[in-house]
Amino acid sequence: MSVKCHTWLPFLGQEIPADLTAPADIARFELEQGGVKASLTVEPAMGEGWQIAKTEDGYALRGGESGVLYGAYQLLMAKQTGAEPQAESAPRYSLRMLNCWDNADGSVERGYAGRSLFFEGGKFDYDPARMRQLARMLASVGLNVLCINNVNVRFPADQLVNTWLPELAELAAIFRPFGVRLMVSIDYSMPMRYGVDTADPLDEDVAQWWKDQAEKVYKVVPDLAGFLVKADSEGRPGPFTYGRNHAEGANMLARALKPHGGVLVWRCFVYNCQQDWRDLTTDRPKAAYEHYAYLDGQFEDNVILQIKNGPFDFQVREPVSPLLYAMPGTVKAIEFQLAQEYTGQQIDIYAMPPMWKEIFDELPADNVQAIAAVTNLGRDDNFTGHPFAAANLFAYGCLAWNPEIVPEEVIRLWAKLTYALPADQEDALVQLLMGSRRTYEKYTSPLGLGWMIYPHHHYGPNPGGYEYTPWGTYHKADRNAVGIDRTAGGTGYLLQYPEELQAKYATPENCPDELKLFYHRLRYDYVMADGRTLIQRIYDDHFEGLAETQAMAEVLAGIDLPSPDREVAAERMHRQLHNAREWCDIINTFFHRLSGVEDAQGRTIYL
Ligand code: GCV
Repeated sequence: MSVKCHTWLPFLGQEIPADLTAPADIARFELEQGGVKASLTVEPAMGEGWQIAKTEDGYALRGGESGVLYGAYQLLMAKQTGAEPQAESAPRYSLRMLNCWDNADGSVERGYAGRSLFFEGGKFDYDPARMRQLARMLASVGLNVLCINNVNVRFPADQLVNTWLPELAELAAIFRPFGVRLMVSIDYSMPMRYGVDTADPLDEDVAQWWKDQAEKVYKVVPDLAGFLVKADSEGRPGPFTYGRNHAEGANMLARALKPHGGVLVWRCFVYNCQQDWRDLTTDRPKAAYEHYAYLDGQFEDNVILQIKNGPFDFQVREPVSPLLYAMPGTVKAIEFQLAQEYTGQQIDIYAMPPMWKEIFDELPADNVQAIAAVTNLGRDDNFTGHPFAAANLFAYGCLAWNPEIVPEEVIRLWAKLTYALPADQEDALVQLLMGSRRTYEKYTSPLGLGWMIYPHHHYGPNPGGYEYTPWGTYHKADRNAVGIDRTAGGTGYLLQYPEELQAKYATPENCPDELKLFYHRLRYDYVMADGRTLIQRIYDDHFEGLAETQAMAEVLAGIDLPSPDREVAAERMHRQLHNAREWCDIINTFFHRLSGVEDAQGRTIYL
């Protein structure tokens, strides 16, 4: 078989027989073909956890039903890397979710790896063998919930919980043996297409309609993880239409799911996307906290509020969302985005683990009870478009299992499993990935500003692209200053945080450089801690970001990746170089034209 795709499971070529239907059977199959001798004991009470002990001629693996499968993959990865397996482990979060933004027509919203893995032409359309490969990859890093359709639910995807149930059941049966349960996004207004004249959550007919529908769903897919909902957000229907709050809206659905053990994952990405840019009283990052914090304690216990990691929308640098520090009486999930919508679109290299570490360094892991990420998957041979984007999927699984992972260790493990490179080349690849996020940050929008991108497709520099739009994402650069004052004296956003965090960001002097322009409006001649002016720092970062990308290209050329990853990575690096140059020159020119300040080092800025 020709190698279409290198994954972190080096034995991918050998398909898992379709008749294996229990995680323990898969575990045995995988261990046998991976050449690992191990006895297996399933102890259901151990849940997803596992223990590994060395025996005379191999290993004894004990674990819960899917625990044994997770343990088996640990043994296989340890063998592959020549390491000793860990003795025991259990996941920090019981729901480790992936959200696909796949549409029924086969397109993927913010997808950069080809078309949908599940749908085409308005119906299910998938390769069962490929599904098993995917399930295997997810199980190998402990991911256990897969939401298969876009949160923007458009007909006919709403039929997933109706006429498409038999097909949904078939797909669920493929993933089930791997410990992966399916989830579906639903359309809040769906009852209105079935004879109910409202979607008001307090209307009895609406509640009854959803109860009946949930019955039908769970009859066919008894282990469906639940529903995912985007309501009152970017034009989606929701309870606001009826003057109801989001606790009222979510609870109605949650009650329909409860008898079946399902969860209702309710996204908190709610803000005014029709903002008047002249309106200085509205500050988009404040929106989620304003909509939800006061509702703490009012949600059913099977509601999970899913909150994006930052208050905007997956920018290269954002503070941790203040809502993640609030609502102690509510179950919360943090949402990341593996799809590189704003972070290079799987053309530019952008390894996320260092960013996640910064987030969890500031956010106690216990502040959330579940974790979700928008996938970077698609129908491309290698699943993720850029072969290195797979490192983010791999690392996300590891993070969801244990938020205390060490970024470099996880990236190295992925590199080791995926490519058996000589030690110096492996080091080079790991360092390249480790620095990639910081480099991307330097050549794109400066110091926490974000959003200087082309509207709609979100790739490439357009410093004025979002000014004067209704989206609430402004930098307000003028000839003297740039940024927005979000402190107590400004929009007041900072007041949504616990006091110790308020203190950390309150003054430009205390505020870390990377977020200075998110929290403060600063003059170009503001002097940073290292003595450079703000404008000089902007110029320097951009020239450095471009130079670092050029250095990355050279390093990449020296790594003997196997084909086709070598060719794909090289072609994408070519595009990344172009992108980095565009960003560097356009952003520097933009600020030079406004400020009239020369670069202290006399480098070329195009006027
Ligand atoms: C699925 C951003 C993206 C949208 C996405 C939305 C969301 O606005 O640009 O494509 O819609 O986030 O997270 O719901």
